[in-house]
Amino acid sequence: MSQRNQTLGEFIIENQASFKYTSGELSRLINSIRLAAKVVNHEVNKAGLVDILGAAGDTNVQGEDQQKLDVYANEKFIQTMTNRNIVCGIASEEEDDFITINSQDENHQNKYVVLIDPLDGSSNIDVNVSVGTIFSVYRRVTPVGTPVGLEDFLQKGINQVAAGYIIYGTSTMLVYTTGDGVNGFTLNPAIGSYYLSHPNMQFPEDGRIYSVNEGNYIHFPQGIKDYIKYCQMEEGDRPYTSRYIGSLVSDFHRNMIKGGIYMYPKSSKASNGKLRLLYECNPMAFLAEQANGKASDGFTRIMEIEPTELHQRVPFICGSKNMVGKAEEFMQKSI
Ligand code: P6P
Repeated sequence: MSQRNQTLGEFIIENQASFKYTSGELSRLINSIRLAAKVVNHEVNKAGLVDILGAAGDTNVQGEDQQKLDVYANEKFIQTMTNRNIVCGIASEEEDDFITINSQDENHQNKYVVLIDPLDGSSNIDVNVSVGTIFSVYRRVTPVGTPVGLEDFLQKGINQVAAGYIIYGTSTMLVYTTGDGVNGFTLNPAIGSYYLSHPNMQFPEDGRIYSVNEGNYIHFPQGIKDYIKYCQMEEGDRPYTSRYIGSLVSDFHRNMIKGGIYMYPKSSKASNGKLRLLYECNPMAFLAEQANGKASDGFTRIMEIEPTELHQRVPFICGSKNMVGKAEEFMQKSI
């Protein structure tokens, strides 16, 4: 089928056969995420009316309880995947522990687990800055027919079967991979369909944008300080441009299109950095590598890190492969 104006549904059907585990379940899972994203998008776009609708925790003009949007997003994604009877378990930034999904799956026959950050960067909503949802999908490793266990979630990123994000920005996009490249779909809110707008997304090998919260500069490891100074030097194509939105999905998305590097390093204030390995770093690393980019903690490939706990944090450097490689050089020189 011509790629022009191809909808997400048509794309999934056309590419389902190329997925080695093809049984339609992963397609149904992506479809459930697609639906939840539309519902969350509608609510996020209303956020600007908070004075009319009431802030989180209040009741709105209709007397309805106004939920915090990240709580709302969490509930919508869990509800949609539960109703579609596709996954056996879900781990979420909004939930202390993983959730066993039963619904119609009393016999625990479903094969997939999902890890999700339902609304990353939600503090930006009040100032009308783009936010995102990040998801990661694995096949369970415990026997089908038994309840899901922690080991189903504590898998290395290299075991992911799918990962993606939704960016609620000037337009709403679903960007995902099933291990065969990265494709971006833009929502047409008028009809509620996503269209293939960014086929085969690729990080340029080099870029001129670096994204880091320089307010933490004095707390960074020496290697990161040295790399930031390198980015600021007058030489060759430098100085680079500093762009930091404070929303991982937005910084990542811009850098993937234009070329760039995103860094959330460890610091004297945060010994492992801030970002979570399982539902932020691993899915973004999978996307980055599928888009010819790179992701590490400065020393180790993100997707090779052995998880030890559900909400563990890791230092995160991700983007154009030559920029990440240069940052790693500075990190490794400084130890
Ligand atoms: P800081 C949002 O809270 C987030 O997890 C990422 O989306 C974002 O890049 C980062 O934290 C911003 O953190 O400490 O720079 O405000």
